[in-house]
Amino acid sequence: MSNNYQDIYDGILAGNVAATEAGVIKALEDGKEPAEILNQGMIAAMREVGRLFEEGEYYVPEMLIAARAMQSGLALLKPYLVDSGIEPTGKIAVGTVKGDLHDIGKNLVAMMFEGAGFAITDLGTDVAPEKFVAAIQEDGVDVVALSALLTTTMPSMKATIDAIVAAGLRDNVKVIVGGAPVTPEYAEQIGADGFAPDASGAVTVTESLLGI
Ligand code: B1M
Repeated sequence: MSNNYQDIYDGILAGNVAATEAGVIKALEDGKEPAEILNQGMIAAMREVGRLFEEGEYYVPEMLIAARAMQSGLALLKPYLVDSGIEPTGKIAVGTVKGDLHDIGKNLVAMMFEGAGFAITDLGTDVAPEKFVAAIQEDGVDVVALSALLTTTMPSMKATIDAIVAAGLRDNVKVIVGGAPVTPEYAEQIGADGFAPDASGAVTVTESLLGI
């Protein structure tokens, strides 16, 4: 397949950190838009990695090294995606739910929130419901943002919302959910306040929920 960011695309598919970084640096030097580099080069490559995994051409190790190359490229893009310089407008706890180790989408969501001027508590991956509850109690977050990439871990989103309800904290926070298998219908079914299909949508939905 041909791609405008072929060197970045190929670098990620090959799990080649140096080639991916060189491609991102060159694209930035050429004045390309960071969002375009991200979407057309990097996210497109990860989509292809997923397809190759489904076809049985890639296995978990190939997915892992592709993810490592993706993360190295993302680290270079981060300063361009997060340069708001605005005072924090709210506090958000972000995490990938229990049982789920995928963190690239969650990291992107966190970056976009930072870029929009929110203070972020990044709880990482495989985050148990109690940890989200603790972030509300201890950090006073306004929003809990849950990511899941596996159909098998989507129920952990419901378990997290249930734990927030059980702790008597549901009225203190907004909960938004997202990740490839998550749908608006599922978000509604589990009692989330919002759903977004991508990282920039997560910011839009959150700002609207907070009346910003
Ligand atoms: Co896995 N994996 N993986 N994986 N992996 C997927 C998700 C899969 C779709 C691949 C496939 O079969 N095509 C499939 C899931 C199938 C399903 O459940 N429907 C899968 C599987 C099966 C697995 C394992 C079970 C494989 C195994 O062990 N046999 C295993 C599970 C491990 C676990 O979590 N317990 C596994 C492991 C891994 C690696 C660890 C090797 C690695 C992750 C490394 C890492 O994250 N550091 C990995 C990878 C890399 C992938 C793919 C190839 C790429 C994911 C990615 O980073 N995409 C993925 C295939 C694919 O996505 N096409 C796949 C790029 C990223 C930018 O997109 O995360 O979707 P994404 O984020 C998007 C949106 O979803 C959204 O915004 C982002 C874009 O702006 N978004 C939100 C995400 N969170 C949001 C939250 C929001 C709002 C929007 O609000 C809060």
